[in-house]
Amino acid sequence: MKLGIVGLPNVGKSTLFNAITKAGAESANYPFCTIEPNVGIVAVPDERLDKLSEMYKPEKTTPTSIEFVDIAGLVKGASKGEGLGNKFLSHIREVDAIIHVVRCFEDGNIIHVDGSIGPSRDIETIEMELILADMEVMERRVDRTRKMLKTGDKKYQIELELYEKILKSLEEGKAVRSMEFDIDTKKLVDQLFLITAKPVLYAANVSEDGIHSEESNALLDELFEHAKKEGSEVMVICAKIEEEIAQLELEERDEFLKELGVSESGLDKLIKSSYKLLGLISFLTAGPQEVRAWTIVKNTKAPQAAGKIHTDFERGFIRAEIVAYKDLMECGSYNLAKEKGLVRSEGKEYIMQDGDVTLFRFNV
Ligand SMILES: Nc1nc2c(ncn2[C@@H]2O[C@H](COP(=O)(O)OP(=O)(O)O)[C@@H](O)[C@H]2O)c(=O)[nH]1
Ligand SMILES: [Mg+2]
Repeated sequence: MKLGIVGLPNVGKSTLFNAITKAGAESANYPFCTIEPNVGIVAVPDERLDKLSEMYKPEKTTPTSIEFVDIAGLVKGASKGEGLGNKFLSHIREVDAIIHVVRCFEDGNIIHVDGSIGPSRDIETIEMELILADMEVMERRVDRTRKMLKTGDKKYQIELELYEKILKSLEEGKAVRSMEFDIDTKKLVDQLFLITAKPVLYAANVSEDGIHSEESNALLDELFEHAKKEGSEVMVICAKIEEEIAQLELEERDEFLKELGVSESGLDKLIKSSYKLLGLISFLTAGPQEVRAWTIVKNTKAPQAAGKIHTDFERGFIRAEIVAYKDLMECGSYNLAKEKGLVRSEGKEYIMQDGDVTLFRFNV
């Protein structure tokens, strides 16, 4: 899974990105790397992995991961090639979802590109650039499809109608994610890689005294209202504090969080929200060699989940032996769970559930 961090300049994108990647680098046996200065991979925190590792004492524990990209260069006029415009746009086409950082902190020392702080206006500035970028793509599509239609193939008629509908909606200033499509049409739309079709999560970057300050509150109200109209989610975060938290050792971190009166860091919350936004769940595999979490989309069937591990697992899928994480923990061991009849044998049509501890049987 790949998430792109966007927002106007000086809203705290890089601060948040640095906090994310530093936090990743801190957690000992979790793999972490920065591929490029603006791309980082972080482990998805999952306490089930830690508990399973206590049970299995494996040689290694491998969490599932998320890739974050700090996408700079989005300003008014970006779609026309101003700033880092085009490079920015190619980066953002590749992500699965967008984290849109919105400035909700007051700080006279930090310049706002438009001279004042205005969450709704800021969102619209960014959204408009993204809409313009998608319009360009769709204009080219419409042109090309019109030409293809002259070959006489009927399928182009259906495509052309769809593309024109999307273009019209964009011209009205609407993001593609606000449009509704049936399942087959959705597949066509997915192939267009439109930026405004991607789900978005607003990250409200509040000041250090955060939601306790009245100024932030007014800005937050504005943001929440805007998001509600769109049907988007908001999470509140203080990038500055997250950066501080990320620099602490694990034990200090827990203490600091306790002092702040919260149970988890904003980053953990961010990762969980992203999971929810994308409709993702994890299944687990456990053995003496490795305990590991795997990311799948909700409603994935067992063979396709097996394919995440290896294509052979999917091709030669026979069945999956599954015990729910909760059942396994209550029993205390796999054998006890088996004795109690809690290890199920599931076939090709089984829909994977979050926390399924799974052993795939396959034959190739
Ligand atoms: N006071 C305050 N400053 C912040 C906060 N988040 C970021 N900043 C500062 O705002 C400036 C711009 O942040 P940066 O992350 O570089 O913004 P970007 O342009 O969106 O990547 C930096 O000086 C940050 O230290 C915050 O929550 N509170
Ligand atoms: Mg930056």
